Amino acid sequence: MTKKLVLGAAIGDCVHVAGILNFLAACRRHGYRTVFLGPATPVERLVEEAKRQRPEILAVSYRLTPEAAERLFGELDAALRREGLSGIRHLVRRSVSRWPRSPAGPVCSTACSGTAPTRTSTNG
Ligand code: B12
Repeated sequence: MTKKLVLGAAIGDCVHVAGILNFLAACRRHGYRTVFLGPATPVERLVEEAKRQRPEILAVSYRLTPEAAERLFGELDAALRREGLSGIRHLVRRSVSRWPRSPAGPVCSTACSGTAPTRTSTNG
C-alpha cells in the first residue's frame, strides 16, 4: 500500500529547521512518507509542490516574528484556496508575540481543511 505523504518546509525567510525535521521524523515513525523542501522555501514553491505531490498533510514552520508569520500563512491559505487545494490539512508552527520572553515556549496552530487557524495548544 502506498504510504500517505507529509510535505514539509520552513517557509519565507526562515532557516530554522530542527523543529520541522523532528516533526517529519515523528510522522515517519507513524508510517507516513515525508518530503522536506528545505529552509526558506517560498510559499509559491510549497504550493507548486503541493499541487504536484498531493500530500495528505502540509507541515509548515516559521520561527521568526509572529507578524511575518501571519502574513505568510495568510498568503499560503489564499494560494491553496486559489489552486483548489484548501482541502489539504495543514499544520503550522509559528512564533508568538511574547516569545522569547515566555519561558513556557511556543504555540502550535493547526489549520485544517481551509478553516481559520485554530490554536490547539498553548504552553503559556
Ligand atoms: C538554532 C537557532 C538558529 C540557527 C538555525 C539553524 C538551523 N538550520 O535550523 C541559526 C544560527 C541559523 C539561526 C539564525 C537566526 N536566528 Co535563530 N535560533 C536558533 C535557536 C537557538 C534554536 C532553534 C531550534 O533549532 N530549536 C530546536 C527545535 C527542535 O525547536 P523549535 O524550533 O522550537 O521547534 C519545536 C516546536 O516549535 C515544534 N515545531 C517546529 N516546527 C514545527 C512544524 C510543525 C508542522 C509542527 C507540528 C511542530 C513544529 O517542534 C519543536 C518541538 O520539538 C533559537 C532559540 C531557542 N532556544 O529556541 C533561535 C531563535 C529561533 N532565532 C532567532 C533569531 C532572531 C535568529 C536570527 C534572525 C538571528 C540573526 N540576527 O541573524 C537568524 C534568522 C535566520 C533566518 N533567516 O531564519 C530568534 C527568533 C525570535 C523571533 N521571534 O524572531 C530565536 C528565538 C532566538 C531569540 N531568543 O531571539 N538561529
